[in-house]
Amino acid sequence: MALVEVKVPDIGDFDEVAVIELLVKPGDTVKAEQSLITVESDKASMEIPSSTAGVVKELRVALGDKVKEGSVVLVVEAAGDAAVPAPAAAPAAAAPAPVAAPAAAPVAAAAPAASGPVQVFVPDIGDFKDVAVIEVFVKPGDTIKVEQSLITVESDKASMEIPSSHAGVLKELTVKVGDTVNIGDLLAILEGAAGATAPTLATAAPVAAPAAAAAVAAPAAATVSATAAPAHNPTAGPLGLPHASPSVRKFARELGVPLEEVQGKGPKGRITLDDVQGFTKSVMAGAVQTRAQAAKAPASTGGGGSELGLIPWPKVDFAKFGPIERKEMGRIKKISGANLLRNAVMIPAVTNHDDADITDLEAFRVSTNKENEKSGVKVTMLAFLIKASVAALKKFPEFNSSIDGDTLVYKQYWHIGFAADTPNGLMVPVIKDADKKGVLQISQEMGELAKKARDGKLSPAEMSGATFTISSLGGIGGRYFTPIINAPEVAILGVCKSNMEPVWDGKQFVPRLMLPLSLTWDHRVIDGAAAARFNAYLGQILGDFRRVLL
Ligand code: CAO
Repeated sequence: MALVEVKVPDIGDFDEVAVIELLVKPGDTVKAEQSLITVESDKASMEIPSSTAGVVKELRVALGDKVKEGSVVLVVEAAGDAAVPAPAAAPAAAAPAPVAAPAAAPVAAAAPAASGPVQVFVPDIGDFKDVAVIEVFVKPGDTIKVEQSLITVESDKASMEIPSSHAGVLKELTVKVGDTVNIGDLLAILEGAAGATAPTLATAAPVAAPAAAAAVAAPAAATVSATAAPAHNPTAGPLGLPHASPSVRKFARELGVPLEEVQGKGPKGRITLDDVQGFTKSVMAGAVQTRAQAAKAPASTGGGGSELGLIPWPKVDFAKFGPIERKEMGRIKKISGANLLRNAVMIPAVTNHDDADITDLEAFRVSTNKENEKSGVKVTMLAFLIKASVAALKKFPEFNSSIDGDTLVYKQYWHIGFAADTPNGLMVPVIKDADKKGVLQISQEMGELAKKARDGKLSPAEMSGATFTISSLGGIGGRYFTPIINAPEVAILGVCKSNMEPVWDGKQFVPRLMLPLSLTWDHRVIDGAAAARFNAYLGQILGDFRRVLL
């Protein structure tokens, strides 16, 4: 079996283009025409196909390398007689020249002023036929500059932007997304193009320009403009459009993935096939919502739900079964309801339950309150829990983080929110910089904030910035519960009422005051083992508060 070097074929008038994607690796079996790498200039991206079928023995290019016509891409052990050793033998159709052939353009470098409407046509787009319009950048009424991109077209090998040959106001765009176009097709009609200057046509290829196109051109030849698209910013794409290769765009379209919402992890933020797959998995798992889904999300559990693929909310005529009274839900309940629903649906949350021995801490708390009776500040277990949580958050920093796209933001401050039950509904005031405050100060602030919450006087600033939240039902009762994470935080501690319990000390059962803890955590950020360690550490601190000092 022969070893064949697969080379970059004719890629139009591009001198050197960067390799931005490797689509195969050594050991892969490739078919003739299969895309091997994606290259990109400032004007277009294109996939380089294999000239032969076989097994990839060696890759001769790496990401970021610059290649040009004739550069060896890889070595293939050709399958049987199918080997075609010369890259020049790559079929014309496979030559991914998305732009003008390098032939010099004998067309006007500048157009005389146009008086009436000017038609803009699809210029020479190389070998491509019936390319699909995948993006439209302009709309009637827009003022268009010469060389401004009007649309993006895409074949299965390349995508390219089609620029305007004239300046003027767009009267009519004759194509739409999904249409297929060819060289010479009418693209747009501009008005008020008087004085418009045609772009310099240094690389225009009039060879393929159909006579019709030239004939309707006003002024003559101006329609066959530079086929080179205007500079394409590879990090963001024009007009902030996503930056991805044609095959990735096609793949995303097939899946219905909104590319502009996918974060590219490839070079210069390029969206790769893996990124599209990862996004799809996250949406399927409910970890991420597309903007369209978010816009349709029901505001409460009584809302739709069909957007999530759920059966409709049951409609019951309650009055059929007995007397009823209807009361509109309060503003805070509506707001917190929508937030709770989003957090419950979007976060893959898990809850770990544990108990902490607070016998000694409770004795200390009671004596502290006796000593401080005159101060008017009462210390409850929650203040100790806030302080203990800060210590645990410092030891396990991911619990004090937030997800931002594919990045984890580790916060270097420790602001602790606490759920407060108010006549209007649930509110979460925040103790700022709890790490810098003592238990007495925390108790005092908590009292003030809880009162403000109950009086409906909390300011937005007093409810924002939390890095972790504690929800204590200790003053009420219960054993364990599963609190909902307060996004964008990644964990929340639920606390219930402490109970005297018989605890085995190795020799006998002794009465100990046990505090039930329920830690809910975001499984995208935190693992079960880390959560168990967090709870165990919290238990150690609550068991012997001197550990906070360590
Ligand atoms: N175990 C046993 N007793 C506890 C306790 C615990 N874990 N936590 C508090 N207590 C006791 C207190 O010591 C106090 O006892 P005394 O009256 O004898 O002194 C009593 O319960 C009442 O405490 P508190 O509730 O006034 O104070 P707190 O600091 O524990 O809580 C606040 C303050 C604002 C968080 C609380 O009033 C509150 O609103 N809790 C509800 C939070 C909530 O709704 N969470 C659910 C959110 S999800 O829907």
